[in-house]
Amino acid sequence: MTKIAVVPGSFDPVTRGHLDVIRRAAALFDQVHVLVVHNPGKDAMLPITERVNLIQKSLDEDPDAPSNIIVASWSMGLLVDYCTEVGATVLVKGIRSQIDVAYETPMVLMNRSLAGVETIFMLPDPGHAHVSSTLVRQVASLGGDVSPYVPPAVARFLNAARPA
Ligand code: COD
Repeated sequence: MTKIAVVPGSFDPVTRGHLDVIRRAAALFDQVHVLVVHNPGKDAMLPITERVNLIQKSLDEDPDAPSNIIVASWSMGLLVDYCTEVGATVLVKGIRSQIDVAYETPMVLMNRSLAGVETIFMLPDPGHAHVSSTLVRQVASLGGDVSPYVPPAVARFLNAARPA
């Protein structure tokens, strides 16, 4: 049976930390769907279509990117409804701290209760543990260099958007 996992997130924008988790998930499952979802608790910087484009471009530009990754977005309801639609049985979340564990735990239990979808937590590469989209947006907006934290396609996009 094909084992399908979903790596959901806001990805606003995708970072090297996200890509590290995505790559490691792709080594464990037959197919991985990277799913851009609106998080109502966060003020978005980029439209969802742009976030999808930047993830796809980042994977396309990486010669070592796994070939079993699908990039999509979902705005039709529950995350587990997407899982049911594509036959995914597992969600993969990156965990950087106890704060992430506290935030994710109720969702893990709810997603299992709603649809029997399990969640696995992956610890980040220590080099990426301090990276978040929120801080990347902040560094970029204050004119800092974000290239150590994001893939080249995102760094180019953010540089181009910077006021002259
Ligand atoms: N290293 C490793 N992992 C990381 C890093 C990093 N540097 N940065 C972020 N991550 C992880 C996060 O912990 C998270 O697991 C994932 O990557 C995505 O992070 P973000 O910040 O892009 O996305 P979030 O946290 O805003 O996304 C939240 C979701 C949209 C995934 C969440 O709200 C969700 O699961 N919603 C489900 C909606 C739903 O169906 N609700 C009802 C039942 S619970």
